[in-house]
Amino acid sequence: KAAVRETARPAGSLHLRAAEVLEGNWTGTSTVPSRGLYPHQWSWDSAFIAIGLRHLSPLRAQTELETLLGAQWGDGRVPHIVFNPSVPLDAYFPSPDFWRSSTAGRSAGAPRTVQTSGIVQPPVHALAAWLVHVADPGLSRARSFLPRIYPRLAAWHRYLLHRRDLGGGGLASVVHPWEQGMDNAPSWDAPLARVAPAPARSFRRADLDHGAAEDRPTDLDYGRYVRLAADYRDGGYADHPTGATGSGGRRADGFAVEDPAFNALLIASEHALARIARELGATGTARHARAERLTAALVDRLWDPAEGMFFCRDLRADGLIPERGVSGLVPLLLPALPRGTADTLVATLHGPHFGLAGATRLVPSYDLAGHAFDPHRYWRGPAWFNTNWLLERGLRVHGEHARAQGLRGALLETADTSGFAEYVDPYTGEACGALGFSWTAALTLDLLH
Ligand code: 9WN
Repeated sequence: KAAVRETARPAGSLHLRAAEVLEGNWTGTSTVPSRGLYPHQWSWDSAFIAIGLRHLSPLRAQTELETLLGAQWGDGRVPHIVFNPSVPLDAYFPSPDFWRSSTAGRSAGAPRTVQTSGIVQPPVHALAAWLVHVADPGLSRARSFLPRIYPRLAAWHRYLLHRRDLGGGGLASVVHPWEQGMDNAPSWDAPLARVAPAPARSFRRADLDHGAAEDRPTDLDYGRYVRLAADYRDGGYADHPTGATGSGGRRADGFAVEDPAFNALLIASEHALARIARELGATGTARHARAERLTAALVDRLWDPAEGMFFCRDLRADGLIPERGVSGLVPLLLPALPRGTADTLVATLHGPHFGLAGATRLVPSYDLAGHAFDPHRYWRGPAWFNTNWLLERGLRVHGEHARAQGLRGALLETADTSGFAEYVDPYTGEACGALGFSWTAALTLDLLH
């Protein structure tokens, strides 16, 4: 094993440089995605970070997840940001005084002592918790890591599968583009167009102090993000699942979308939760069965056979959103995907719209031939390391080892030459956004092991 690791580490040790990035971004209890642009704890970032950290320090990886889950709300939601009280308010927008979690979120059970946002992010956490456990089962058992976090993870999934089943078809919905994690993906353009933007003078973007404006979402996007988040907050962060008393899921206003990546991650995490339950003495059978039922619901509601990929469903307009985003490939991760569906996804990944192993080095976030494609603008074209890591894993799940190996090599090389960039031009690998980005470093470490 040691010899294998040596050959996987090129001169100058990519491993060491990735470890240094994570060391520099560690605060003592969690890891910031990036010191300048994102100076707090983010939910899905922490899950990806823990997956890499487990190779450096299983204790830090466990702590990363424990800190995040320590900020969980009473209704089960895991907030997308946990704010660091020692960071100045104007360092990131929207700051705690915008979300007002401990007051506006009181009836949803927001914690009193820690400030958080009120929206969520993709549920990668149970998957991360399981991978962290298997990296050092002895330490995990000695610290009762799984017994302590299992109830929290179970409550998190319960929240998503019940309070967020806005469409009534069994899948979880997102109520804000920030929840899905691919903020300005073209898939959101149509549902966002119905949202009246908040006036530009009513807020100040802190992201432009650190990132180039042409690599970031536009001011108009931000106006809409702010309006949606403020409306959710002013409604006490209450959710309105179909069948609940009140207005129900099919209101004409607002934003409610079933996203393939968000749901695929929930399903992959449900499989992981089954393994955790088993480790804790239960059978896990019911959870595996639920994950399989959810896989079937995903195919039923979001798969488009003619296009050979998954699409987002806009619940307000009641239809699939015809934009090809990387989110529609992420379900490749799922072991219970029908064989033909998996084969079609692999073909789409390597076809003209995503160009893997042909036109592009890494899988772009959006259709190379799409009308909104821009190789530098955030989630409208650049390649991201977390989505590529998920696809590398998905290829292996479906036995595509040679293709997975090719993608792994491209990821390691691009992470290295880009200085662990937040995202890169999918054709050239040119760095965009922040450098020394935590999940890029963490997933590099994971691929090296
Ligand atoms: C809003 C932290 C986060 C990631 C998201 C990415 C970006 C935030 C922002 O940064 O979103 O949550 O301010 O742009 O889109 O995926 O979790 O790295």
